[in-house]
Amino acid sequence: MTPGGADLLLVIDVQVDFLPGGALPVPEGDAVVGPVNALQQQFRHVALTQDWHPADHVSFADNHPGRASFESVALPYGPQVLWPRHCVQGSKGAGFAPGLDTDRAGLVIRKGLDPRVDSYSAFLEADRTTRTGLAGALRERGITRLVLCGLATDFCVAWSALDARDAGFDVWVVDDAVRGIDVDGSLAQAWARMRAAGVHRIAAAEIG
Ligand code: VGL
Ligand code: ZN
Repeated sequence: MTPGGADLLLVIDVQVDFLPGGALPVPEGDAVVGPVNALQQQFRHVALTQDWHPADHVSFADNHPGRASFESVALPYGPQVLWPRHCVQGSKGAGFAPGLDTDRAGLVIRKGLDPRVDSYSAFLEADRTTRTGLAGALRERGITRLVLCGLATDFCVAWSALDARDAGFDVWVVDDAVRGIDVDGSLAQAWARMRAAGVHRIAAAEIG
């Protein structure tokens, strides 16, 4: 793949809290920083996302007395996995990973701001109704193909990739520039769902 003017690199949630030592660490999450920076050099269009929750966010286990992290609860919009408190708006943990190049991005989009609704996806919140506006912003820039990288493969990357397909984009995920959390087989399931939806898998070395 040779990136051109209609291609955008979408960098998902490469934030301090998702790195080893962070509040919700993704195993080897720090290993994506180098590859993501190298990929950014190849794309004219880059967008970054940030998970960006208020302190009273519904996805935080400590906002559900008697519940533990990684348990699932039933919410009005469906099942919700409870997580350790992470990526609180303005906190150090919500910041971009040290060493991540943030200078080239033309668009930074924050998600998960509604205290009552989670948003793994950069496009559509977990109520499956509220749109972030990203699809429209990309269309207005003439983008038709998205290349995704970042964290975590089985949550924010996968949900963003699937919603991007639904929104009509050609979608690729960079195998070696993503890492997963893997709760109860979620990683294999995410790859299977992406494959079934026509999301392509590519290695960083195949881009350039
Ligand atoms: C994410 C769980 C909770 C992610 C965000 O970025 O994949 N996962 N919030
Ligand atoms: Zn989150």
